[in-house]
Amino acid sequence: MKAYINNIAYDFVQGETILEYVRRIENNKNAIPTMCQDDRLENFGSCRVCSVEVAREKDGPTKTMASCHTPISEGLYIYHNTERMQRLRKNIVELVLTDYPSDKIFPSSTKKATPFQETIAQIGIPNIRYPKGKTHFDIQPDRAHPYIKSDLSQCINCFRCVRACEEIQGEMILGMSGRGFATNIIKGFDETFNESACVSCGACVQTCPTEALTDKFETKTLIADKTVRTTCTYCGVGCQLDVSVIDGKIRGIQAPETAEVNQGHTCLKGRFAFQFYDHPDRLREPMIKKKGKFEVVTWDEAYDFIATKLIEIKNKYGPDSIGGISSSRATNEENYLMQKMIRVTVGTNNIDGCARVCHAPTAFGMQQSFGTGAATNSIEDLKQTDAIFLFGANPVKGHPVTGAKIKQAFMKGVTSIVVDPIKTSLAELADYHLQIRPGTNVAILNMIAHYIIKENLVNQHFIDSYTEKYSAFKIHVETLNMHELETLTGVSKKLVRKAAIAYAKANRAMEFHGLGVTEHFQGSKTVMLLSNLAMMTGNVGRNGVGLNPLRGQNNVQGAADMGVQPHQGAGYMDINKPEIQKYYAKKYGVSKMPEHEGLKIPQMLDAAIDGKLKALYIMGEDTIMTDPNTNHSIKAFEKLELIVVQELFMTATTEMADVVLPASSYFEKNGTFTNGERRVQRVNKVIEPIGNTKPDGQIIIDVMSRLGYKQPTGLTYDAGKVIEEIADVIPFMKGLTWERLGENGLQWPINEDGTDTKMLHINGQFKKGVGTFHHFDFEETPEIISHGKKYPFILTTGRELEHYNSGTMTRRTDNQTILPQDILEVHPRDAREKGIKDNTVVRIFSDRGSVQIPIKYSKNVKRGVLRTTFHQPEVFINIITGSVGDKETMTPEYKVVAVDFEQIPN
Ligand SMILES: Nc1nc2c(c(=O)[nH]1)N[C@H]1C(S)=C(S)[C@@H](COP(=O)(O)OP(=O)(O)OC[C@H]3O[C@@H](n4cnc5c(=O)[nH]c(N)nc54)[C@H](O)[C@@H]3O)O[C@H]1N2
Ligand SMILES: Nc1nc2c(c(=O)[nH]1)N[C@H]1C(S)=C(S)[C@@H](COP(=O)(O)OP(=O)(O)OC[C@H]3O[C@@H](n4cnc5c(=O)[nH]c(N)nc54)[C@H](O)[C@@H]3O)O[C@H]1N2
Ligand code: SF4
Ligand code: FES
Ligand SMILES: [Mo]
Repeated sequence: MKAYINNIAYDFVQGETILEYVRRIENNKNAIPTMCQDDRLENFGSCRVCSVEVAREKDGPTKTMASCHTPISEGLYIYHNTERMQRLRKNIVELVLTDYPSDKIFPSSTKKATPFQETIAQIGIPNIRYPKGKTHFDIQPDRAHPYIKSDLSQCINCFRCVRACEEIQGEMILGMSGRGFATNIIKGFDETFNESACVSCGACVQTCPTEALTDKFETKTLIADKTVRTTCTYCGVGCQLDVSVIDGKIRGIQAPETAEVNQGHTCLKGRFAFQFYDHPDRLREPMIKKKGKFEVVTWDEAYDFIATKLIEIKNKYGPDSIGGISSSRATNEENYLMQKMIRVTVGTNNIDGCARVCHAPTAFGMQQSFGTGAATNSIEDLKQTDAIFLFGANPVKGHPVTGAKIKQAFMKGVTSIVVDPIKTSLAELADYHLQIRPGTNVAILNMIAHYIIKENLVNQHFIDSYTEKYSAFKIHVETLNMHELETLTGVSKKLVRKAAIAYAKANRAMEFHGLGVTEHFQGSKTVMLLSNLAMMTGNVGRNGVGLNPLRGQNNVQGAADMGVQPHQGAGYMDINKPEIQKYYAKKYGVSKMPEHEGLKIPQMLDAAIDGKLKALYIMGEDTIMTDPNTNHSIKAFEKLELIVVQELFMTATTEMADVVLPASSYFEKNGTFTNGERRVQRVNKVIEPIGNTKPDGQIIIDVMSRLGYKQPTGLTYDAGKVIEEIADVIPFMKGLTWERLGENGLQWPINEDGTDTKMLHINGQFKKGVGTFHHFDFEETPEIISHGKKYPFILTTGRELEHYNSGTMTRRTDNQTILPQDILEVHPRDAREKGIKDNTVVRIFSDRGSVQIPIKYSKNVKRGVLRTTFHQPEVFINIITGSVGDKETMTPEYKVVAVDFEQIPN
């Protein structure tokens, strides 16, 4: 397939536009000037700046075409830089400039040129012959939003922002109003950014080629000393960020368009919520609590204190009296070292992490069904799927960049099914929303399976060839009474049947799930039933299918991979087995490893209350704030003889500590995070550690060495060297090296030659040999059985877009201005029956305690259900959540809490 550029033949790729073809051949992004074009947006072809001359034969008669939206075809002759085209482009720019401030044609000396200024420079400054049109100049700049500003006097009507808002984020906040010269961008119903429903993702700012849309940090035109690519610290999407630094300070963040994960997009946390890093509240010095008050000490004093106390406790009560909680916010290398410290230098398997309160049931359940506890497919598969089954996850808030892609798919018409007790924005858009009573997941999945079998929509070939124990499952769901389950779930049988048929009939169906699955009494069982659904319909091992847990934290996948679990070491090997203990002992250069399984976090807290656990070493978790039943956690902490916490900030947890060690944030260290699609990505150091902080990795190596173990890769923490050790210990990381990770990381298993893995269980080749069906009955949670009568409302807790978990970081950014509080959503009739007005503060209480919280009337919740978030210590919602957990993994049931609420008496 050949076409010609200036009469020279070159191969083209099917589907390329003329612009892409010329750029590729000339290896020059600026080979043809553009204005309204953005690689990430559908081609629009409105400005014609990219016009080229095109002929059917050599030097034949030419036509003028917009290269950005004309496909290249066989035998086409392209002349892209002719005098005629140069004149045409100049004329276009001249017209645009009649309505553009003359002092913005050139960049000011302190700023980088905008893309439009670059285009002007490339084309040449025209003579402006036309009188000034009716301009945008009289539209007032909008500066009310904490992050995003508009000054429409610089708008050139390229529509890029409007298209980015729709095509990338799927929000459709931005639009055009008016005609001709009076055309201008509007937000929402002609509101300010602040008043509109804008989600502050910044996609419009990033694509806008002028300074009509900018961010508070003026990121687009910053002349930075350096720009460092790194991985976002917040959620498990793992967006790549370009961080600009001037004078050792972070000044702004853009999203690299070459990033495979996020293609130039982010949410407001990744792009804007970085101001926490040098906030005055950052911990800068080690501290020891003396007579009830924290005093600043040197690192040596802190280390000596910790080592002396740990050794004393170990000698007196044995190694199992000490426990460690590691951090999914920290890097793989640091998590690896943390579990090693607890196992090797303390000598216990009492090591756990936030997966316990999060996706432990996913790991456990998927291991039972498939043999691997990680996402089967990659997010890019969204482009190839015919149906999306979103079960107990709200990615628009929790995984916004993936959420935006799912929303795009919904809008483009893939079959969409949402199972969620809340009418989330995706539920509202979906073809089928099964709005179940919280906690009835097993019941609804049994109903779905029942109808798939009844309608004969199973993939018998897949079941027979690759799975086991199907018939027991089949008999079980066939005999279930749909009428009973309908009453129990609160969702009509008819609707469930339709949704089941839609899922099973899709050629390729992708399942996504979140905490609405795992944070329940029957969490692990629900995961196994979701696995059944994929297996019975043959939706495993191809592109565009699979079971894809939306893993929470930036590095929760990695923390588990590194062995932050009491029953499995680095690489998920069973530490109960003598041969595995030998394996680790050899790798770690010690004579012996601890021999029995350790305690999970809830067991550690119970053991503390029982006087069996004496010391807790916590790296980056706000356990007091985020674990359920706060009073219970406090009681446990009060019994401990030693609490060490490595943190960025003072938290409810550090307040109870004996030693607080100031850790460097992700901007201040090297390492890797593993995202929810098993992708190990680099975290590159952007700035020097703030104050007297140290990277967690360094702190752990220092403490290990005080405890008598010399880290073989050196006493100075070097992430690259720890990676070498990890690659040596974990079989599925064999080919991992810092260099090989490159800009877009590698998805494990990583083979010795450095090749990686986008998809697991290809063609039914399950990791564990065959896929296994399990079957379960719905069981009411003890929370409802014990407390449901006295506390008739069900509270479910989750997250909002603007804040991240305990909120320690996001509350110290302007996100707090956008969303200053936790709010309780209540069905208006439930509130009115109690005589409670909208927007008032109520008391909400359970068997564990009570807190005060402002309410909002909302029809997104059904009657009898309440919803809120856990981001603000002012509310401290976990005071009322309970201790019931998933039967298999003990993950707390944050999603079903028996409560009642009342007006606050005057
Ligand atoms: N903005 C933001 N993003 C985050 C976080 C954050 O705090 N803020 N935290 C990160 C972390 S740690 C995690 S784990 C992820 C979590 O991300 P998600 O898993 O999406 O988390 P949630 O919003 O807690 O819960 C998901 C959905 O489950 C629904 N649900 C509740 N009960 C049930 C039920 O019984 N059945 C079903 N089917 N659904 C139910 C809820 O209504 C909610 O819509 O987000 C990560 N990303
Ligand atoms: N009610 C209710 N409670 C919940 C949930 C819910 O849905 N409802 N969800 C649960 C879930 S899924 C999770 S994962 C947990 C999360 O609970 P946590 O893990 O406690 O929450 P985070 O706020 O993510 O962060 C922990 C701490 O890490 C610190 N940190 C950040 N980066 C670093 C670093 O590099 N080094 C060190 N040393 N510290 C660092 C932060 O300052 C923060 O205080 O909350 C759980 N709690
Ligand atoms: S979607 Fe997740 S990873 Fe991406 S910028 Fe937002 S918080 Fe960071
Ligand atoms: S860049 Fe091609 S028409 Fe605008
Ligand atoms: Mo989580």
